[in-house]
Order: sequence, then structure tokens, then C-alpha cells
Amino acid sequence: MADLFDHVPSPQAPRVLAPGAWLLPGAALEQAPALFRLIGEIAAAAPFRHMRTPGGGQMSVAMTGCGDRSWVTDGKGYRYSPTDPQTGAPWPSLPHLFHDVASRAAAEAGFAGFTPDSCLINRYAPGIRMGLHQDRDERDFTQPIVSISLGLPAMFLFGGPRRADPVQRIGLNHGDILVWGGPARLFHHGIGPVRDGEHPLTGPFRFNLTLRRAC
Ligand code: MD3
Ligand code: FE
Repeated sequence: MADLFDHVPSPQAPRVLAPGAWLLPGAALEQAPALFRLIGEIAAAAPFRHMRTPGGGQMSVAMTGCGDRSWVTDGKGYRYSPTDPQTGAPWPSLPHLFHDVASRAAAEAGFAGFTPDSCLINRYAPGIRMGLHQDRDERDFTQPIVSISLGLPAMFLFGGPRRADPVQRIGLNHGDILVWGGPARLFHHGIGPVRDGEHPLTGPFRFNLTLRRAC
């Protein structure tokens, strides 16, 4: 029977997308407001910026990060840096809540004992996308990556081990968590252009946290 709370999003059953790849729909819904507040605190110390790429371009996704190291790109290449190149200061520390949500999600997907030391924070305005790529700047590919989506929805594109492999499309909503490990860890993936919108928590943006073990 329909009731007053039918419109309140709630967690759904986990879904395997590929061997080692899990979607946990709504798994971060309860923590989303606290996660968003923490993003604001991190960005106050380490502002979102559009990093340079080695090819001479600029990332259209705005990024910042936290943890012992965070992913950076500039004219010299991609790497994990212990300091924010923009301020010279160490990145803000990884909030306990980021660590807890990620390690709990990883455990649910079969990766018990995941201890991330790094979080890249991506911010998408409407129209912004992320092209197909692999995440291969981490030291240990046996460690999974946990991604938390907040705010505006987006289409997640995931292919396979080769760039030319067929691409599947999965809608990602506010509060969804993805866990990528095992055989899927090096699969190509990207994000389709974010559509115009206004989210009650995040306004005109989509945020994505990727919790990683960099070292
Ligand atoms: C599959 N971020 O930061 S998250 C990235 O939504 C990145 O901002 C996207 O790709 C985003 O590198 C996608 C989902 C994700 C993250 C890491 C993966 C999927 C992955 C690593 C390996 C395979
Ligand atoms: Fe990626």
C-alpha cells in the first residue's frame, strides 16, 4: 500500500555488474548529508580545481582530495602526491566516515579488510563528463576502489579490459556505492555528460568520492 514515505529513497539489494564489480544502490543515503558536509570542509582547505593533463589540456571535472596521498595530474603526468600542489600543504586527512563507509561497502562486496589511504573527490557540473579510462596509478591492483555518488544522477559507462570492449551503461543515483575489485579492477570506465538539474543536498552538481589504497 502506498504511504507517506514512498518517495523516500532507501537502500536496495546489491547487484553484481561484472565479476568483482558491485553496485550497492543507496548504500550511502543515510550518511550523505554528513559526507557532503565533510566535502565542504576539505574544499575549504584544498579547493576544487581543474588540473592540467600531460597532453596540455585541462580536466573538465573539478577535483580535490584527502588522505595520506591524493591523485594529481599536471604537465609531467599522473601520480599520487602527499601534498596539494596548489597550496604545498599536506592534503586534509581522510575523514573517519569516508573510511568507514568505504570499508563496510568493500566488505559487503567480498573485500574484507580494505583500508583506504586516499580519496579523490570529483565534482561534475551539468554538461561535464569523464572519458573512458583505466585507474592504474595505484601500487596494488589487488586492492579494490570504492566509489560513492552524491547529488545529481549520472550514467556510468563500463567496458572491459580492452579499450575497444563493448560498454554497458548503468544509472548512478545519489547515495549509490560502487565497489571495483578482482578481475574488474582494471576495466575501462567513464561517466556520461551530467544533465542539468538541482539536487536538494548538492545543488547543481554531482560529486563522486573514490576511496583508494594508493600505497
Ligand atoms: C572501475 N570516477 O575518479 S566512479 C575516477 O564517477 C573515476 O567520478 C568516476 O572514474 C566518477 O577515476 C567513476 C566508479 C569507478 C571508480 C574507479 C574504478 C569505477 C571504476 C576503477 C576501476 C574500475
Ligand atoms: Fe576512474
